[in-house]
Amino acid sequence: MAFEGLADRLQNTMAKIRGKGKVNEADVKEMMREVRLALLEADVNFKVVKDFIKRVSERAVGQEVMKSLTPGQQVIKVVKEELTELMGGEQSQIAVSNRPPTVIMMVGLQGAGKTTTTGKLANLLRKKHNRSPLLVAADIYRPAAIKQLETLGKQLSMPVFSLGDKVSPVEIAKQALEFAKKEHHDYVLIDTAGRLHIDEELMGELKDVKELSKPDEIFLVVDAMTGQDAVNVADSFNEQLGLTGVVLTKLDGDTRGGAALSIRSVTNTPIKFIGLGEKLDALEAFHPERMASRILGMGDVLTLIEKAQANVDAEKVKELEQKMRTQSFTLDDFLDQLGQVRNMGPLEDLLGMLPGANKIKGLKNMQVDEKQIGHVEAIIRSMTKVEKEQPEIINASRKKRIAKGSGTSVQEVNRLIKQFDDMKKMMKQMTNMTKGKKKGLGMKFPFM
Ligand SMILES: Nc1nc2c(ncn2[C@@H]2O[C@H](COP(=O)(O)OP(=O)(O)OP(=O)(O)O)[C@@H](O)[C@H]2O)c(=O)[nH]1
Ligand SMILES: [Mg+2]
Repeated sequence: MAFEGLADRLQNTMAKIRGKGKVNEADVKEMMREVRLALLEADVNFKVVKDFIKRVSERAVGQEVMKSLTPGQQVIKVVKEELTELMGGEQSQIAVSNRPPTVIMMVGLQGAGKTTTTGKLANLLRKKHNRSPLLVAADIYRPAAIKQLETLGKQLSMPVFSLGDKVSPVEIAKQALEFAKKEHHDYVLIDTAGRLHIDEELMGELKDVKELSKPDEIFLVVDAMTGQDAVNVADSFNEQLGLTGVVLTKLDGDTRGGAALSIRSVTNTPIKFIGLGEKLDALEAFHPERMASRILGMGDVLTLIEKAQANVDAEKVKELEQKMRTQSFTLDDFLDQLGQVRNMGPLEDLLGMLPGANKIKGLKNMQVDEKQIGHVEAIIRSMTKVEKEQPEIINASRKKRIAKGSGTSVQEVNRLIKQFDDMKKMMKQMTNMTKGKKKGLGMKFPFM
């Protein structure tokens, strides 16, 4: 998981000061020494660390903290606010041109994730913002580049504009814009070529494309794993092209986090999106406050709720609620619900968003047992329709058959039936409690 070392160290440091009734300057100094080390170890830019420590120290020994009733917690609040500020404060929005199409140019070094991110961004623009993007293949140098974008376009059922690799990127951009206007695309995403290092020729060409297409956004795509290098790259691209935003990719890997914490202060360019995987839906808007919260172990409940809302079918939830109330909830419904929770992403990631999750003993090293969930699904699938509706008829020989059919054991079948039984009892109690109230259980979340 990204930020793990930093999160661990900061959380340990914060834990020491949290409950303190009195905080003196020596406490703050000692704490700042640890925070400083944690940040440097996470590969945060040296100067950024220095400024950060200075700001937090000043505030932490100031009136607002010392005079408060809970100084320990106030210090933590200051750290969180400054971390948020460091990453850009407010979440920044993606531009919308008042003379469509809105043009976005994707730039960056080789292999940073430009082409993949172009696809992901188009997907997000359509899904979340109801837009109709055009993908433009302006990387004429890497042999398979055009094909790669076309493949993404196919997966997304989105058009890709290409003129092959014999036409200059500037000309491609020009014709793509005309095409987009004609076809009423409201966003144009230009995928450009990467280089191993920043070179004059690359910059010259990007400047020409910029000149012609007058982009509303120039996004630098950088690989978070490259740490300090990412910051240097961002600095030079910004100087030459004037970036409007950064997309930090590969945050699903175990990056130490330095780039995420340094880029904004060094380049004065906000991180707008983060890439969290290779799939086309693995792109999220970057929220500085939520990220600070996650790093400090305060959880990211907002993202969790958004994920639930995006992936859980509201109609189905209503239907389930109805079934629970009328006690007609079956193992099939249970299976359905399991599926909805899984849609939200790997359980491990979801748990990571809960406050204090990485302080819960055992959770951190526990591979959340997706396999066990798979077993539960297999067991239910091996039951007949009647068995799913009336599990009480499942006798010893049926259990044996189900265990065999699902590749599990009779114990596991027993456990599931018992759990389901307990759950029904609980539902009954809850229904009795809320009887007479119109709103029923008021359950919004799938539970497990
Ligand atoms: N794990 C992970 N992999 C990613 C992410 N974004 C991109 N990748 C992978 O990184 C590799 C390079 O991605 P591309 O999109 O081809 O990178 P590019 O910048 O277009 O590369 P060039 O066109 O060669 O300059 C691919 O294997 C992607 O699947 C991410 O957020 N997480
Ligand atoms: Mg590419």
